Amino acid sequence: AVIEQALRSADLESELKVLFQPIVDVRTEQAIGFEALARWVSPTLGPVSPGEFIPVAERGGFVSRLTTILLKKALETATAWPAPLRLSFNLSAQDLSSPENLLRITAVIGQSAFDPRRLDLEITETAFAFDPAQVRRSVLQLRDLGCGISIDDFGTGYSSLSRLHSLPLTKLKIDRSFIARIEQDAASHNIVRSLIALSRDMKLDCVIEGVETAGELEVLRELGGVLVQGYFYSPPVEADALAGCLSRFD
Ligand code: G
Ligand code: G
Ligand code: MN
Ligand code: NA
Repeated sequence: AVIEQALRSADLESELKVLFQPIVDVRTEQAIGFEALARWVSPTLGPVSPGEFIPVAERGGFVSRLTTILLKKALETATAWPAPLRLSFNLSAQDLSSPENLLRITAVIGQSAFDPRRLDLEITETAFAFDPAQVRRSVLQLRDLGCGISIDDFGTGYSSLSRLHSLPLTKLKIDRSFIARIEQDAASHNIVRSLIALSRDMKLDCVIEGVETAGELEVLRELGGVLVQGYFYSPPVEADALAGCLSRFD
């Protein structure tokens, strides 16, 4: 309740900002793009993590306001990046389950100079829980603009493979909980191997999230993982630190 009140009275334009975490191709050790990750420093509460404030805004029914501000900021930063670097941006279920909310998003994309074909929108399997038909229409509309669609936290949700197969997806992002256990736990190892194979069979790119150690990276290379995101390469960084982050992989 404290968070909701602070969020509702916040000057979101100035209090919200976006950090960026590289997604790295392990074959070239080059960043292929960055995921935008929201940060909020409230004047009264201090820093509040998106894991806390995004669900509050969702429950309050106003997450679309945050999405619009964050997407605008992320696109503004990404417009300065050299092609073909991509931007990944997280959407909430509510952004997709209402035509009005989706319209705000497509308007922000349309007003930006960033090529929508270099934009990947991340959605989770739970986005389909509420109104799958509407979410499906939203996904198709975003694909028509040229955007990619990634399934985030893949492997932790409830969506059926037949539904996933029937959507024009472009990427699966394998949830970091599997990677955290990949060296100790045979089941996690097998799941990651299967999900990499599934992505290949479905002709989807596959991003492996939450890679923190050289040991994990080595296992993932053996399994044929190509795109990796995690603290091993870089935590999320400020927009103005990106130049350094890019040159690290050159
Ligand atoms: O960066 P961090 O690990 O604290 O993010 C926590 C959670 O918040 C993750 O699930 C992430 O997807 C989500 N998140 C981060 N930024 C955004 C955003 O801009 N929009 C939405 N909807 N979720 C975000
Ligand atoms: O749910 P989503 O995948 O969008 O959230 C990504 C979250 O994971 C962000 O909050 C980001 O800060 C966090 N993250 C990124 N890399 C790592 C990592 O290597 N380890 C852990 N534990 N978290 C990470
Ligand atoms: Mn994500
Ligand atoms: Na994820």
